[in-house]
Amino acid sequence: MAGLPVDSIQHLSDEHPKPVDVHFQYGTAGFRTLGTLLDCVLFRVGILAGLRSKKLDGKVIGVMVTASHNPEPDNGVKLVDPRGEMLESSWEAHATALANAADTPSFISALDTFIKNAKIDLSKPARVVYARDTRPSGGALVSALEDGFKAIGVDARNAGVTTTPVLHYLVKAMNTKGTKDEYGEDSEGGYLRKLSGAFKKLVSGKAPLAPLIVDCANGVGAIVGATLAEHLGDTLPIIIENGATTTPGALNNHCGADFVKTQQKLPPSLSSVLKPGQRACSLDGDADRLIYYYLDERSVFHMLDGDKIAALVAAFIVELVKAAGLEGRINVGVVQTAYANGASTKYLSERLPVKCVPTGVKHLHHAAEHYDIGVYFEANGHGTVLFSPETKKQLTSYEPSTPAQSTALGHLNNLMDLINQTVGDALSDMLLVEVVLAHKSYSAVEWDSLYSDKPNRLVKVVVKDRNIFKTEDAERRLVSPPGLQAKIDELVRRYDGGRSFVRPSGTEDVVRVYAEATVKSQADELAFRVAGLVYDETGGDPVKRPK
Ligand code: G16
Repeated sequence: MAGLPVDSIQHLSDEHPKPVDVHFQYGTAGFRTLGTLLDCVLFRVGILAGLRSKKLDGKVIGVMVTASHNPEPDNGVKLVDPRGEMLESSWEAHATALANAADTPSFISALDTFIKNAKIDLSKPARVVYARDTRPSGGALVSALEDGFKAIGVDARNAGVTTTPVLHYLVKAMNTKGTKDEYGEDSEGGYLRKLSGAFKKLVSGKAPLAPLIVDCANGVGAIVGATLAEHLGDTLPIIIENGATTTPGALNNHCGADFVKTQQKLPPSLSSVLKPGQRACSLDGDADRLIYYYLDERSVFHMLDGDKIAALVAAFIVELVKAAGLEGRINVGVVQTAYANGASTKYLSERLPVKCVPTGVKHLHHAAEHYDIGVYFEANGHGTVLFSPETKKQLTSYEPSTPAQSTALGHLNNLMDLINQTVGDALSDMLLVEVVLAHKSYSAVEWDSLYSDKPNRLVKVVVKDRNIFKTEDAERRLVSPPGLQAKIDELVRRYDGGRSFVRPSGTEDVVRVYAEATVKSQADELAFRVAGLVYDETGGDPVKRPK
């Protein structure tokens, strides 16, 4: 075990024992489960982050302690790779294996094997930046993480309590500092100055924006959002709602992007605040999801989700590319998942190349990297826009031939600063939406009228073992349990415009069932009947969402 500080690891590892009978899994967004179970995982992730950095020659690795949209008692942790993207997927299995070693000796032995197999040079430096959201369990979990850093000798920077996208940004900013690819000042303040500066340029000369209500899910978005609001001043008056970050039990409770998207209704706390015609949006617990909505003149709720954001933004970027005289030289494409509303896929694919990939930001991000400009959004409000390195070069060196081309080019360059290209950021995406609405002079109603959503329903089923559910075709079809997909197909055929799929969640201990149909009552019925099939198969428990 040459080079491995066994004594230090042994001593500290004994203080962070693994609970018996718990299996941890690095899932859609890292490890995620009850906060009370995660102490040993955080310690081990601290060591793993150090090893990842050593493997990458001392590049800065990010660690974010959050469970995002999950209920407040949950927590989680995920690693961020040097360019600010999600951990390379081959390391997810290593993370899972190390987290599940039963005790200190088996953990040290697993570490030793891993270091040898992955050919990690322990003499290399290790640098990590870490942050957490506002969850009450966060402080203690961060201490366990810091013990992991201590055990292996990591030069670690604490970014404090901030949003997931800020942490992703910091990783990239720290790794590019002083290089020709410098991404920005490596601080939360530097990031917010970058966003607000680009926003001010993009809306300059446009009609003043009406105040925007922002539901912060009682999470960290309220803290960072308030600072952003100061930077924006009158350019975008922001009214923060659900900013109770220290009230026990408030996080994501009857508010936030996941509540709005899954319940398809207004957070109850906004019912006396939101006026017909006014725009509002919801973030999730770590501010990387964004859902817009409004009430029409009859006070009927209308949701503008990730699909609608993708449609709005992609069309705007295509127009700018054309106006800049770059049509045919810069191609724009869109990436979605199976949850994308059928109407949005139809609308977008009539205009642009559209690709469907499995759930999870990493899948969307990688697929979007294949376009010159890749717009990716999950229906649940996660997403961003990526400009390829060649496109960046083209946009910064291109010589426009008319004033109109020059204006459009300026907008595209400012968009590159406005958009967080490491990962989707609800606050940056919110500014992006506001820019497009200002440029198009769209109200929420006009934006909504781009296409009409097909009625849909998402339900969860609690099952004994969600791992028996295996999918193919970007999660649109089940391959296991055998025979279940044929039963789903048979059921779907009976519904006009029917579509349904089943997949295991990677962040909650449930199976998700999605259904669409031409009529709302039929979409609901199809979802519950498919959930019934899942239940019959596994002896699970369909969790109906309250109306
Ligand atoms: C995470 C992922 C998203 C995914 C969501 C739900 O979001 O980052 O890509 O859509 O979980 O995943 P699943 O259906 O597998 O539970 P968040 O906002 O919770 O970090």
